Amino acid sequence: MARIDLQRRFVQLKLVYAGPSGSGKTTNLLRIRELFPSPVEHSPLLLSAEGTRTVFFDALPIEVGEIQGLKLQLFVYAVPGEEFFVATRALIMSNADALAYVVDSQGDHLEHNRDSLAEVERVLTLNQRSAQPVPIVLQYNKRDLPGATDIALLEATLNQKDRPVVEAVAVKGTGVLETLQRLCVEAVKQLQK
Ligand SMILES: Nc1nc2c(ncn2[C@@H]2O[C@H](COP(=O)(O)OP(=O)(O)OP(=O)(O)O)[C@@H](O)[C@H]2O)c(=O)[nH]1
Ligand SMILES: [Mg+2]
Repeated sequence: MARIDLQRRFVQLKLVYAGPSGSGKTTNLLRIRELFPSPVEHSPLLLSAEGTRTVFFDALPIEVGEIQGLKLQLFVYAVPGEEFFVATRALIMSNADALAYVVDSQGDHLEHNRDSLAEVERVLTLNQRSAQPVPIVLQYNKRDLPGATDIALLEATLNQKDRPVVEAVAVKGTGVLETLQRLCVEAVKQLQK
């Protein structure tokens, strides 16, 4: 849930990266940390080493600038993607202001992407406390891989709801900032409702 403190002049958003195991969630957070090296003071910072599976979660608190005179602080989380961690994922996703679903574009991962997106949607519906659903941005990651699934097929399989889409090569930083910006825009739009 977003927190707005007018006295201390900040607004905090919780943004969560979900998606199947190995799709590039932690990689997104690593690249974001390079872009915004100043963390929110006195906040825990937990990040997996690159290429290691996330076991609990990754957390990255950052300050990214100001909106209407208020400091914008983002608490960015990545859930563990391995199937086994379903309860942990549900916990980390609770109270998210917006969620990035990181898709693995590798050719043989389509079904896995679809099933794990269905799980995310189920959990968000169960967690939902307000009338407004949590906005989801789809990130089609690993576009650099030869044999990556066609965008048209990804769209037909994963994007019936016509959600915002960002194509990415997270490992090179491509599409990472765009995804984060889109999450902020969607979260703020939802807040305004
Ligand atoms: N080729 C390619 N590899 C990528 C890309 N993004 C991430 N990877 C690699 O994919 C592997 C898994 O990335 P992670 O970021 O650890 O994946 P994750 O989604 O956090 O995985 P879990 O924590 O197990 O759920 C790593 O070796 C990354 O370097 C990309 O855009 N292209
Ligand atoms: Mg991870």
